[in-house]
Amino acid sequence: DPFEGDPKRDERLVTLTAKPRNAETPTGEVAREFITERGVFYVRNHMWVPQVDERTADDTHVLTVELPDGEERRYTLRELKTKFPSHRVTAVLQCSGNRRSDMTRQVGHTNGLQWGVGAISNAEWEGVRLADVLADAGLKVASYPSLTQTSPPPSDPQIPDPNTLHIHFHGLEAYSASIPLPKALSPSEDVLLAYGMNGGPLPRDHGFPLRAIVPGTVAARSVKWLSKIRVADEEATSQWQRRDYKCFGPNEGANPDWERAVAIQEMPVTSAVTGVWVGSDVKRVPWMGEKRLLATEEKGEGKKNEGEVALQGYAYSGGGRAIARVDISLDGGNTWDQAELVDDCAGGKCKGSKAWAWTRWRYCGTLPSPPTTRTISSASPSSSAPIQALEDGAEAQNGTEKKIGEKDACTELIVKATDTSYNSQPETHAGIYNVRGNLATAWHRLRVCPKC
Ligand code: MTE
Ligand code: MO
Repeated sequence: DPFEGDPKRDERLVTLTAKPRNAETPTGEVAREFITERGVFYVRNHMWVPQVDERTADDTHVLTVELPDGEERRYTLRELKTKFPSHRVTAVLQCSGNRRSDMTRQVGHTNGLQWGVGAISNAEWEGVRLADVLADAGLKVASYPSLTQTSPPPSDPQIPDPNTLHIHFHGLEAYSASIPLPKALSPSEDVLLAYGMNGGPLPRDHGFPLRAIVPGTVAARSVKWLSKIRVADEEATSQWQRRDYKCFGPNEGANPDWERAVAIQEMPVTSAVTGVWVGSDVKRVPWMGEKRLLATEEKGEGKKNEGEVALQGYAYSGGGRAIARVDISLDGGNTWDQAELVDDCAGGKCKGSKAWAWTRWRYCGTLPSPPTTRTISSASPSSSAPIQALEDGAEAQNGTEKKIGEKDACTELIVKATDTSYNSQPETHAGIYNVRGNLATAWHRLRVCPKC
């Protein structure tokens, strides 16, 4: 059993497959805190977790760097930690399959793990800059003309143009993937070889003792258990670069043109609801104390408050693009309002050159009438099931709720985000459907129905 040596896992994670380990953050825990606790950070492993002795890793774990001419340079983990300045970067990792189950529900069959909204987490990573290591290893590439130069530097055929090169990352098990070299070389892209997470060492599931962190890019490129880096003139040839992480036209069906499609790198904008409180549950919202009094409280005792709703969630865009706005509709898109963006990066909370972290948001409002004055099923952040239950307007996973007969009594909550490049999310998954179910970024819709 190759999985025999896998680490013990936090029981709060929602397991999709045990061997290899694939588990998402429980819905109520996703974005509850700005920095995801180590134990509930989602886990996506294609194979087993390689075993590296924690006591000796500094001297026994070796990173090999191979240059375009085949020259190799080797660094022990200790050399990496002592020879290069350490940097901290606050960055989201998001699987390309995050919210895939949403696309499947809306459109139809997709291949892949049926993730909910929790294949995304945010951490503070510590490590050395990949660019520093590449320079030390002797990588030479043509530099861009500087502002004071009037013409490009004379071209030297021995010195390659970085735009034609790729960095391959190889993990100890066999996984590999690549990114374009300019991403790796630019200091403002914050690409790290990371040995730390949230102030401690990397947990085994997240790549101990060394992993790549490629902020703003699909997490499939942040290769764990990193043992080798190669500079090459083409993308990695692994299935994880050439196949799985691509998207297609909605018509392309089960046998799309893999060669023509480009590999996913920077992530598009997305958002999701991770907590819903309705009616009397609203007073249990953890952050409600900081908020203005809700209308019902202002009206005093005895007034009906079943229509009050409080929501929370996350919004995130790749490429270092920040979130400009989060729009909420409580009536299926007829009317809209803006959520409050939680000021996550205040007080030096975010490390790094760009917006690599997510933006949490909150919203308080009143559900439209007629949706009813009866009690409404609501998601509490202490359990993981209710968001799915709300999406279906059907049975909760614990089976305590009944299917709703009267559809009219239900209302549809929608969240959609816009990033600072004014990219926003597609209205439905129909137009972005692909057989792999990648990049399921449509407006997040939840059906909220009265309890029977
Ligand atoms: N690196 C290795 N070596 N093996 C893997 O299976 N999975 C990739 C990436 N790096 C993977 C890997 C994928 S698809 C994702 S989404 C992220 O790791 C998940 O990182 P996490 O488990 O730390 O959340
Ligand atoms: Mo992934």
